[in-house]
Amino acid sequence: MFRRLKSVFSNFVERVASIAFSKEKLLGELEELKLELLSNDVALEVAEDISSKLNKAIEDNVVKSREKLVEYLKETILGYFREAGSIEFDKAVRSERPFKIVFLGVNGVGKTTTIAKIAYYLKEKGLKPLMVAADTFRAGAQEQLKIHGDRIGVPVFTGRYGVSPASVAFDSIAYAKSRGFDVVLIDTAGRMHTDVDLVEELRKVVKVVKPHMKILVVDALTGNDAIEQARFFNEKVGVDAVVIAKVDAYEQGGVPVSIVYAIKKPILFIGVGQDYKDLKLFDPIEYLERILPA
Ligand SMILES: Nc1nc2c(ncn2[C@@H]2O[C@H](COP(=O)(O)OP(=O)(O)OP(=O)(O)O)[C@@H](O)[C@H]2O)c(=O)[nH]1
Ligand SMILES: [Mg+2]
Repeated sequence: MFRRLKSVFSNFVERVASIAFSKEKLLGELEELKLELLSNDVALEVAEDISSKLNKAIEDNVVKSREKLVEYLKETILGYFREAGSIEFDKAVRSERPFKIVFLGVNGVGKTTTIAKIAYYLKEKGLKPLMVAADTFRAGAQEQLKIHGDRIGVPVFTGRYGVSPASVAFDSIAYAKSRGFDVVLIDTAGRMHTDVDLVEELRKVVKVVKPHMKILVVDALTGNDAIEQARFFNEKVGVDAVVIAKVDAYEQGGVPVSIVYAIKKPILFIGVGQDYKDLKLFDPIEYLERILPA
């Protein structure tokens, strides 16, 4: 994972070292770096910010060695993650009972699988999660969640097809309260019938559920689309944290830093496979180790 970004940064560092940090030749190298970052899913604003900060640091003689350059890149990128803050998920889900989470994301990104993985994660930690199928539009959506529920031994709350997602979500909260569930995980639709507005439906769900957390799921393999989706959902519905699915097959590497830079919200987990255990807490330091040369 993230292999290509690592080679972009490694090559850049070697090139700058080989021109001996010459300020005259630097601009050309920074232009080259920007283009390579862009072609590996790093958003334009991020590539420009990195490049202009590097330019200044080298101009000001702050960065004069290979080690300092790597260190400077690390601090710069880590700064974006710091700005987005962090959430201790294990602690957060224990702060209210039931802790209500609404999942957002377009169809096919891995939303339902991610919900099942998180339910499994919570169950392993001794909590009692309930999964809710609030996608009442797409045929098969309810059954899909039930299949996951059966496999991991987690109950699933379903509604009839065609009823409003908000009413299913609302009923599920009362159900969870009366049965003593610790965490409610609400799956929503990623696409509506043409006559229904997705954003309106999601806003209604949020309005009746009053979730403690709204988690956006994106698919790393969609690159810039994932970043656009993050902007869209954050603006239209609001996003508190992000899960990036399908990272196991993702080589470019720019999606995590670009999303965090774009919406200033933390990444909670990454999906690293199709099994229920293939979910990892996201750690910015580990990400940096994967994308920067040693
Ligand atoms: N390799 C890999 N595959 C994943 C991951 N997460 C999900 N998938 C696969 O992606 C496909 C779609 O996953 P779903 O969970 O059904 O996606 P969804 O967003 O709920 O899709 P719809 O409900 O159809 O809109 C499935 O084949 C999953 O197994 C992951 O982290 N890694
Ligand atoms: Mg689904």
